[in-house]
Amino acid sequence: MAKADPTSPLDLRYITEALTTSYIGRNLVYYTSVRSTNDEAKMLAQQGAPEGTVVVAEVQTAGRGRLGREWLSPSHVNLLLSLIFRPPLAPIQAQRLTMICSLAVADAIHDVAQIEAQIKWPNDLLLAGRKAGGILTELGLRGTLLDYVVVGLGLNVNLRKEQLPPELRLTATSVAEVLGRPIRREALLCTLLGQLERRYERLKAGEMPVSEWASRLATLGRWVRVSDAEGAVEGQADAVDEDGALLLRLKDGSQRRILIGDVTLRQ
Ligand code: BT5
Repeated sequence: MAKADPTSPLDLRYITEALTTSYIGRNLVYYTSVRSTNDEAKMLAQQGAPEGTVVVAEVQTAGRGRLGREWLSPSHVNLLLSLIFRPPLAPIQAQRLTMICSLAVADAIHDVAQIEAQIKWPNDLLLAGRKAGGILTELGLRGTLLDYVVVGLGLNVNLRKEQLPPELRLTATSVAEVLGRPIRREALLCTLLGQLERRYERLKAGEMPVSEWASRLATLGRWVRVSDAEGAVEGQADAVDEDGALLLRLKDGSQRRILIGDVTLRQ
């Protein structure tokens, strides 16, 4: 197998040959540069692209996080991709796709680099306590029904911290930084898509991912501060429910259910 070269473009032939999936990633749309793979995937989904379509790019000129934030990544070192699903779920259940994607990323990092990843509620992937990836899930509705779900993943693979702006260097990391050497992005991508297809099949067969997802959450049992557009609230992260909402125990003993927010872990 060729060695990992942290600057070369993704080898699409390698990916086609190494993929073990039957539909996820079989329609692979590759860009050297694109505004946002999520925007592209949403457009393709609206035009009828099949389930399992994957949009992947070497660099994004307008990569997005949640709530209008930016996702930053230099070109050719990381994985930037968006997947199209058409799941038989209600819109409120779409967080289950985020859960199986987070779990599949953790599986793949373990298989390829033997590193244990953790998840920070609701969508961060942590390696050694620092953010190595994030997921942005967006829905398309047809009336009140779910038409498609686009799950966007940004994963720092061969990134060196100096390639990020100074304010992110303390909180971010990459697979290569934790492992001590670069890895082949193609191998990680193919393993990830394989793990994801298995998990998606199980989800469609009725298996709930929430307890396994909860067991990987760095957040549970901790005293946390959760902020959203309306302000911040502190409490003990007690549990998550089936929709992925965080159940927070406040100081006065009451419980608050939080569907969207940002968590800061307290010591
Ligand atoms: C996320 O948002 O973590 C979801 C990121 C999803 C990015 C993917 S890339 C492919 C697809 N196409 C897109 O346009 N988006 C998706 P959020 O929880 O809002 O976190 C964003 C915050 O993470 C930023 O405000 C920064 O503080 C930090 N950040 C940005 N780039 C980072 C990086 N490369 N590594 C670690 N942290 C980063």
